[in-house]
Amino acid sequence: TPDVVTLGETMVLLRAPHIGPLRHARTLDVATGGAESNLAIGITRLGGRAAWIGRVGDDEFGRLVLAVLGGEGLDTRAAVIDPEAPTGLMVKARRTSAATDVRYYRAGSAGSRLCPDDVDPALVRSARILHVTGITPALSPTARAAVRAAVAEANAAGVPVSLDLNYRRALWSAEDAAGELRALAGHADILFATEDEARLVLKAPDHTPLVDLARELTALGPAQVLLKRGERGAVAILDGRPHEVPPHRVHAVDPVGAGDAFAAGYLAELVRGGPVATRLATAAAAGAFAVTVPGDWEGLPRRDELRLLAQDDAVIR
Ligand code: KDG
Repeated sequence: TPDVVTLGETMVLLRAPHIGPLRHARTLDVATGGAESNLAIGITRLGGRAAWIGRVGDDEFGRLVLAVLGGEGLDTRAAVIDPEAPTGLMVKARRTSAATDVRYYRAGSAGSRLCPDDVDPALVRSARILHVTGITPALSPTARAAVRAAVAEANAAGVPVSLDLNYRRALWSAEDAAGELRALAGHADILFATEDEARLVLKAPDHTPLVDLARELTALGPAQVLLKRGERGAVAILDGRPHEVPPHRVHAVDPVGAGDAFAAGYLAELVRGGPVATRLATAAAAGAFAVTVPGDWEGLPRRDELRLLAQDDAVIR
């Protein structure tokens, strides 16, 4: 039985290897990315079992996505190969060393055609946790219905629901997102959000203190709320108690995927019955690992690598 079942779109990621305008890139690296599968890989690297539900096109990119996810140990048996649409693409460029630009080429993609029939109720019921993000409902009406169906199935079966708000402004308006994400949060047990996403969903003013934002999110339903603050760490309210999560000092080369890593670290420990301190420590460590490596998920740590962050020696022999 899987520890975590998740559903969403995984795309092929074309990445400029050097800094500069994309039109001057003579080659692009070929990789993959998708918030939900990033999280699922994080779970398997930390020793858990994860199953991924999604669609890819009947094309080489789709075969690449399934090969990568399978190679990382995900259960992809529920994945659908859709002959009617291509695998979605994402293009990542760095205009300056600090500014990452991500463009989607995913409208009408196979992944966006996810629908409620793709969600095997028995698979959802068998999970220890169902994890969903705010990206999938933004892809299409059927994808939105698939997320709602999975969450309803989990709620009915008593499977805890984890939700990462993951607002992507390129996919939908703030207003549409706020309504849908707020409704989903009401059905979630564990909620991950950035400060901006919390303000979006709560329609809270800019100056609202962090702990108040977290508390207001718990009032929507989830007993575990984690506010991710990037290099400033995180703040959490867990069963009514506030926690401050200090950041790790690392050399960040690619911030994309840090949030998925943080959530993976937290959930991987939760399914092992880990105490709050362990869950938060692994979450922060996994987030730090993710940003030290280019790519959305490649830097995710194995369990035996977690101690590397505490190591002062630069060379390990
Ligand atoms: O969280 C990282 C994801 O955003 C990235 O891997 C791609 O799923 C993705 C998206 O839709 O942006």
